[in-house]
Amino acid sequence: MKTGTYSKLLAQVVGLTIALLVLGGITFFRIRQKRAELDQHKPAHEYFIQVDDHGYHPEWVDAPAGERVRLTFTRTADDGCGQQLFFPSEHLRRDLPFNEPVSVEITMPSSGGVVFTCSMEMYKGQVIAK
Ligand SMILES: [Cu+2]
Repeated sequence: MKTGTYSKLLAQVVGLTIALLVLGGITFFRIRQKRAELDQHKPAHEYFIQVDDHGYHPEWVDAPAGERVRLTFTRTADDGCGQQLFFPSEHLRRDLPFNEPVSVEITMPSSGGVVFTCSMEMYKGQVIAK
């Protein structure tokens, strides 16, 4: 009677462990698949821009004409006017939380540049099609 209860409990523990392992494996596989999908859609060109109380660093970025590019902004100063990011030609606005990278994707024109500013246009930067 005692042995029976024990082996029943053991079977339950083993069963639960296997179930958890399988579930963990599926979750791991799904996350990997999702990541691969995201990477597929990610533009080949990414540029990193820092925003502090003086403006954008770098202020000018060269990017390949006609291509989809990603700009990742990180605001590293709490002073100043970098809390909002604005791409007038793209009608695109983003909040830039402190120390949190925010990515924006745009398609570069065949020539010229795409301007980005803070909400009051005190800070200005530009991506230039090359
Ligand atoms: Cu401003």
